[in-house]
Amino acid sequence: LFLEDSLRRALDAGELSLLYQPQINLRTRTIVGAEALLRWYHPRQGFIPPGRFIPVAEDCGLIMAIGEWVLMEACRQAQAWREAGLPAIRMAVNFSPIQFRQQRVVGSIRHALDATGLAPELLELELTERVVMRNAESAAGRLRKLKDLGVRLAIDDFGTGYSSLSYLKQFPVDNLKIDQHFVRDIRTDPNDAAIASAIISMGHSLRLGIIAEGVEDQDALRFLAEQHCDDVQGNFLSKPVTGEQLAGMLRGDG
Ligand code: G
Ligand code: G
Ligand code: MN
Ligand code: NA
Repeated sequence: LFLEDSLRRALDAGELSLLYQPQINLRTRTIVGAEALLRWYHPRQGFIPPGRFIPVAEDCGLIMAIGEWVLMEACRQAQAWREAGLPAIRMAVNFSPIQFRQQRVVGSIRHALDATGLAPELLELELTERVVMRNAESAAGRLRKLKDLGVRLAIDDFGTGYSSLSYLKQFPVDNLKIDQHFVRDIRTDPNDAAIASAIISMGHSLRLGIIAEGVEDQDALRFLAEQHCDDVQGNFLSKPVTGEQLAGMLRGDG
């Protein structure tokens, strides 16, 4: 109850913020996207990780208001980079299963795009495999509605859930994100390496882009480049940074 009450207040008090983790294309070695990651700095408790408060927000329904704030703030930042004359990069936003299930989700995305002026193709929604595969029939219709807005769709944490390749083929998805658990030990665990390269070649044959997350060292980076992974994200390349810091990186002085 402490968390629920303070979270309700945190949203109004401006204690929530977003950091942005760059996504780098392996062929051009340039930043092609950024994932918005929610941060909560409580005035007395200090940093409270999203893994702790997002489940609470999902249970008490606050995730809707928080999700709308995240969406608006991420779109505002992405458009601010555009207006500063920086290269167009996609903005990836994590989407809770609770948000995905709400009828009003399509309207709130359209609203965020209209209010900020961000081009829809620069917004990428990250949905977990579990959300999409559970109720695959109704999910397909919902994904189609989101896709019709012109936004991009990515499957997050790919490989950890229950995936059906035949459904994947029917979904209007643009990118698959290889879960960081397979990437972390990619150079020492032959099974992880096999899974990652299988996801890359399967994804490519379905004409999907592949993003590997959790890249923590040079060896993982080299392996992913050899396997023709499209984009990489992880602390070896850059930790999540502020909007201003990312602007500096896009200008080439970061
Ligand atoms: O940033 P960090 O690794 O601590 O994130 C932990 C978890 O919180 C990840 O699963 C991430 O997807 C999730 N997360 C981060 N930001 C958001 C957000 O804005 N909305 C939702 N729903 N989840 C988020
Ligand atoms: O579930 P999701 O994929 O959205 O979670 C992304 C989370 O992974 C973010 O909280 C981010 O802070 C974290 N992350 C990003 N890069 C790395 C990395 O290289 N190593 C580890 N361990 N975590 C990372
Ligand atoms: Mn994510
Ligand atoms: Na992930």
